[in-house]
Amino acid sequence: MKRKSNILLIYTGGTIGMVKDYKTGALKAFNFEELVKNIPELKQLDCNLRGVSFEKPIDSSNMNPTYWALIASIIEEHYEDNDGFVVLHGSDTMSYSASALSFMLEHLSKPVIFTGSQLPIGDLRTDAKENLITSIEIAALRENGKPVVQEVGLYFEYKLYRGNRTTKINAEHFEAFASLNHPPLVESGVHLKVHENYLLQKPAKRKKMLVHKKMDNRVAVLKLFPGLNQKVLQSMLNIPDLRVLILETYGAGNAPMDEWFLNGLKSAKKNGLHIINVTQCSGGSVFMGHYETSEKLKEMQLVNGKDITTEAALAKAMYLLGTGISDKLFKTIFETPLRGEMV
Ligand code: ASN
Repeated sequence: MKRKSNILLIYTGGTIGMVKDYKTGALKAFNFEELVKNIPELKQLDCNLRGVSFEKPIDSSNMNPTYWALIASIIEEHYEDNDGFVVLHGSDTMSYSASALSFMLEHLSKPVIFTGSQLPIGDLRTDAKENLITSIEIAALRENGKPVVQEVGLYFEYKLYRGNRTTKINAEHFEAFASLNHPPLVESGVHLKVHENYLLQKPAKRKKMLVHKKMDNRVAVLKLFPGLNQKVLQSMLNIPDLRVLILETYGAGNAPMDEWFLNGLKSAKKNGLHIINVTQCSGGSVFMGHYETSEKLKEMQLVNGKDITTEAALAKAMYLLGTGISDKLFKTIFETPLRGEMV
């Protein structure tokens, strides 16, 4: 007889488990037992469900690397006893967390599915039930005794995406996430359609999972905009201790050609700052040298973010710095896909 999958629900907070404070009208988190009570359907699922909750569930705008380490520790502690993990998380920073965990959990060979909702579970029109139930079903999928998904995914509104490829694109629609540079891994319709080719390649031999809990946040993001002035640039480049600057450039990695701008970057780089060129577009890739406006950046040898999202670039930078990587290796390793986060 087929063994039932053991699935661990990790409840961190988010709209999915919120109720309205009747005094202020604002949404606030409630506890895990209440959440499960609101979905009696969970009992019908063909798997053994267990839950662990943050002591105090949070709105995901309060998410930070300490909480990421906590999620990683919970997964580490329960890794051998479970076939899959579903992380209930607010949608606001879900793409950042899914990206971070993808790097923190090296050699992951079980599904870790992030999900949440736009409307609380108690709301009549809630999207929480479908998101949660299908996430659990995907986490429980096994073929020849092995989990079908062996990476960090993000499930929302009928689609499972690779977590570190996603971006929150809508604060209102149920379809809140997009993954423009990598197609969905699983689609939910009458059947669950798994797109095997888009999943991360499974290694021939299972390696022991390594959990990296140190994320070094000496990083910053600078989004270019017409009118960016020299004082703003300089104040960012002069932040004491800053190790990585993610430069959100235009289109295919383009930037203004003003001398003060290019010289500023050049001298910061000389002083040891890693500058990563990431496009501010949600889809497509950096291609330095394609336009005159990126030739100098190429010459300067900025780190090429290729088609990575800003969320994944931040997570990857914090992870690499956390491993204590040498300055010499940083660019080469950053430009290498580690968890399917870039081409
Ligand atoms: N503010 C909420 C959060 O990210 C939004 C949501 O979950 N839809 O926790």
